[in-house]
Amino acid sequence: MNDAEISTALAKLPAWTLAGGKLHREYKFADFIVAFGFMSSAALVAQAMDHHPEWFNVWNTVRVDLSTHDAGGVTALDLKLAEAMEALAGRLLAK
Ligand code: H2B
Repeated sequence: MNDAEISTALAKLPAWTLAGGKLHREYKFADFIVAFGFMSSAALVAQAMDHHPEWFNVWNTVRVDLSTHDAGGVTALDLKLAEAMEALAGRLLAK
């Protein structure tokens, strides 16, 4: 996907940005347990998709970068994983 196509797609994902050629979002949860619970749930989704995030966790913060390594950029798979992460995080952030 080119930058214009990605920008259009990101209209549905307002908390995500395009940074360094990857879809980027930082989540802040209540504490480490909630953050790690999110990562555990997202890991199952990612594995089922055979599409895996680059991510970094410290305590309540999870920073996520999504790109398709095989394609050397952002593809529809990254958008699909970002949408799935939003659905999972939405429940946890609401509490
Ligand atoms: N995840 C991501 N983000 N990009 C890929 O290109 C990718 C992946 N490729 N997960 C998959 C695994 C591939 O390496 C395996 C062999 O299916």
